[in-house]
Amino acid sequence: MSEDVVLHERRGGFSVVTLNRPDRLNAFNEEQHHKLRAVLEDCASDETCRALVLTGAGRGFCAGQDLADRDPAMLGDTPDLGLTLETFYGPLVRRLRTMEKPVICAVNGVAAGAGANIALACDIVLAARSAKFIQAFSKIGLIPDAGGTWWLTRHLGEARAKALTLMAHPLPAEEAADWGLIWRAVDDDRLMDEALTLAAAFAKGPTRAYALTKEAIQAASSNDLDAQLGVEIRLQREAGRTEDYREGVAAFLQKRQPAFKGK
Ligand code: LHQ
Repeated sequence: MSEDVVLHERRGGFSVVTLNRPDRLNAFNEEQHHKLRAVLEDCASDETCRALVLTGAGRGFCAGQDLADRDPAMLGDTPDLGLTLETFYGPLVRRLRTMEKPVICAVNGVAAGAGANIALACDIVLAARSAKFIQAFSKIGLIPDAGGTWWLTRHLGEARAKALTLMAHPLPAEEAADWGLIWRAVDDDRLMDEALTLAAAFAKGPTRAYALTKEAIQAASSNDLDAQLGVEIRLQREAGRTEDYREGVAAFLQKRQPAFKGK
């Protein structure tokens, strides 16, 4: 039997999810999509999982769509790539964005095409210094997808978004961090340690507040200030009713570390 195309390792309070088709730089075929979806659903419904690390096996993070799986020569006269986005990539991006716990992406190597944009859908993106982000789509006559047009334009503005996509310019991790596209570039041999340390810290944190914070920040991109102030009222009301808020304030007043339960 072939090895699992997505590995799921449960650690103390968080999960490490590894794309595992290293000989294809972890490019997505349908099996990998199905498996990843199942693993992410597991993590979403498991209360003991309070953070996730998404990474790739081998020397790459993810090279996007496995092109052998969507070879136009085999797709007939009217191929429908929109259907692939509707069925797989859209739901995957939404699943990451609505995951009610922090998702850390540890970009261990090249992230190309939809692989780059799946990384950018995660909440905290750490990348190995040697990694590159490549909007490879124009090289094969496609447009950026999996949220790429949205992230790039919002995070970088039109000038950089157009240059990266039209020229398929490989963006080194360090520059991606300097531009505000990702959180940090770290030395290659430190990447997993940093990602795991962060996940372990999140696993002891106020999980509901993290989820609500994530929701608020994501809503801000498309709201005006007035609407966003409304979002903050609604979500803070909810945060204020969590056990963790009680615990956080009690710990502060008693000058001790809080013991958050994620509730
Ligand atoms: C691959 C792939 C790959 C298959 C490397 N597929 N084998 C959505 C809707 C529906 C359809 C279309 O797509 C989409 C979204 C998309 O993601 S479109 C964009 C798809 N991705 C790309 O175009 C990137 C293609 N890959 C590359 O440009 C290079 O491989 C990069 C720049 C990522 C890495 O270059 P190298 O470090 O030089 O590695 P390599 O090219 O030698 O790749 C290693 C192996 O992985 C190689 O196989 P081989 O048998 O020769 O060792 C590649 O053929 C294979 N591989 N990407 N996407």
